[in-house]
Amino acid sequence: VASWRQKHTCVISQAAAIMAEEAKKLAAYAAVDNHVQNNQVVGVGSGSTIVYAVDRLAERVRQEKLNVVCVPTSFQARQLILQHGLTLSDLDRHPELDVAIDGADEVDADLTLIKGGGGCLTQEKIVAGCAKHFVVIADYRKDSKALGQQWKKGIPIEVIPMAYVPISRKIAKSFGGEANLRMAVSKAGPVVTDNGNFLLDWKFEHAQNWKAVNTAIKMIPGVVDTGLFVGMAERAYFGMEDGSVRVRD
Ligand code: ABF
Repeated sequence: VASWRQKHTCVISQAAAIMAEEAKKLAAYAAVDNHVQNNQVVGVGSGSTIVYAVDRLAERVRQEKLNVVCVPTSFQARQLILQHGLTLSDLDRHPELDVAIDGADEVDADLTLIKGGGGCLTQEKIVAGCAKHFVVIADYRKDSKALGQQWKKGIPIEVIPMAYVPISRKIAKSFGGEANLRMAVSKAGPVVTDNGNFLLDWKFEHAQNWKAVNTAIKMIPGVVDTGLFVGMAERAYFGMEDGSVRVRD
């Protein structure tokens, strides 16, 4: 009985994983099709959902002969742009973007986001902040009414390495919960961001005024940025389990 149950649990979780991948793809394709046009500068986010968006973007560039320039939000995004033969640029050459498309770890009813589960939050926030339109792509598991309902790993905060202990203590003291240093999967050392910094994951205890908390945390010396994106996203596309796409403005 135990092995039967194990086998079937495994099959069910494989089916759920396939469904989530399909949902990511639906959201990514909808965003690229609705928001990217000829002669645009496009910000390319990071994570696993953005891979589908870059696939679609490359397909459209090829088929429609679009002239599109891409600004990456991470080393991963840069590699994706290059591997797909897209035109790579940066904020020096293109400080103003037409649109930025990116994934998220959680999206609440007000389009407040938790980002940085993949570790690239600071560059993602910079690029999104330079875009006229910032669009989020996600599968149904990221859709929530209030932050913390779906994403249980805490709010990522990028910090200067020598300051991680005092920052962690200050966050816990001022806002409750605990902010833990993110360790590499091997446990051999901390995760180091593309910018050479460390990450704290702040497990908060209750809902807060996210705009005020974001501002207050950013004021702590040594904090580079937070994974709280408040008032930045203009629209979110969620790929759903039934094959539809849910849009939130
Ligand atoms: C990045 O990738 C993030 O800031 C977020 O943490 C994550 C989303 O990844 P995925 O698309 O793999 O869920 O954009």
